[in-house]
Amino acid sequence: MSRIRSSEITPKHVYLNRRTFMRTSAAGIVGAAAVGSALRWPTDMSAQGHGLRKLEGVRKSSLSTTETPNSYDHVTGFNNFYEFASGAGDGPKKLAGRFRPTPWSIAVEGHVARPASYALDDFIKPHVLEERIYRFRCVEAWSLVVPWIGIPLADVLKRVEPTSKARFVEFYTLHDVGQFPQQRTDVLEWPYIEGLRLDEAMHPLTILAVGLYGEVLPNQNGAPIRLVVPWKYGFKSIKSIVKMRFVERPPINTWQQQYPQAYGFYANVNPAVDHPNWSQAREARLPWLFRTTRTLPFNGYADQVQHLYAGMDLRRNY
Ligand SMILES: Nc1nc2c(c(=O)[nH]1)N[C@H]1C(S)=C(S)[C@@H](COP(=O)(O)O)O[C@H]1N2
Ligand SMILES: [Mo]
Repeated sequence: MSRIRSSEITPKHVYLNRRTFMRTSAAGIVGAAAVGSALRWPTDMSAQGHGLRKLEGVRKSSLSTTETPNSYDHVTGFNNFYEFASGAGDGPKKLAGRFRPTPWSIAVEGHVARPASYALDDFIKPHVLEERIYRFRCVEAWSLVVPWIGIPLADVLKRVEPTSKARFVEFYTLHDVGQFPQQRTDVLEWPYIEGLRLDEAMHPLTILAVGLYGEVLPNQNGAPIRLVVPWKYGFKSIKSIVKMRFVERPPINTWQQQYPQAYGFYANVNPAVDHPNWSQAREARLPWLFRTTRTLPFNGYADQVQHLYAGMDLRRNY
């Protein structure tokens, strides 16, 4: 029943969000042009350092891109996080200040040899933290380069040991209306859910991020722990995770449930497949607002990941 309601409401809802985003972008362009500066998303000059807890013992990774990361302001001032605000921009940064990412625990459930609930520190401690500088591409056509800090999801899976029945892993965001104001509304169905096929979850590029720019994650970027899958659109990278569940069948992820014509299970970055409402062929690399950068298949990670999809029709499996 809720599904019927969603599919009726959602295309309009998404369309309106897109209009909000376009209007915001246009306002940014006009505003910037008016003061004669470049066509850029404005930088918040009030940000004094970062001030969050530093992460120690972080190892560099050969899997990082050599591209220059975006500024801290852009990574943390232009976000999508519907639990705080609809649509992309500085809403999450403005509204996430009172969120408390500690104490935190993560439940591991389903077809797994070692189901358990872990305090976050115990969950992270057995693993070496790595810096992974990745390209990040949102379905809404902006992109950036982020110096994440995290642990390979494969290392976690090896520790908790999914059984032979596990084919997919589901992730759940915290559901707490006291902490997430928009969970009192029905802009999305809560909690936010995402999923990966087990071989995608085991891929060395897939990480659980706990920090960026040398410090723990700011709330608006998904504190205290979020998924990062660099060859997929941003919506796969679920934030503020409280549960991982190993299952036999592909989960219906939140955006697929909202608007299945636009958002599938795989969500691989694919410049050849248009979103129903816009082309995916180009992207705007923040802070620039024009879509002048050509989008690459699998977000530029094709050499590393395309074998996962051999024989699959990626126009149908979007
Ligand atoms: N729980 C939750 N996770 C989420 C979202 C969300 O609304 N809620 N938005 C997704 C989308 S659409 C994008 S583009 C990325 C944005 O990540 P960033 O804000 O760190 O750039 O988060 C993803 N993860
Ligand atoms: Mo997104």
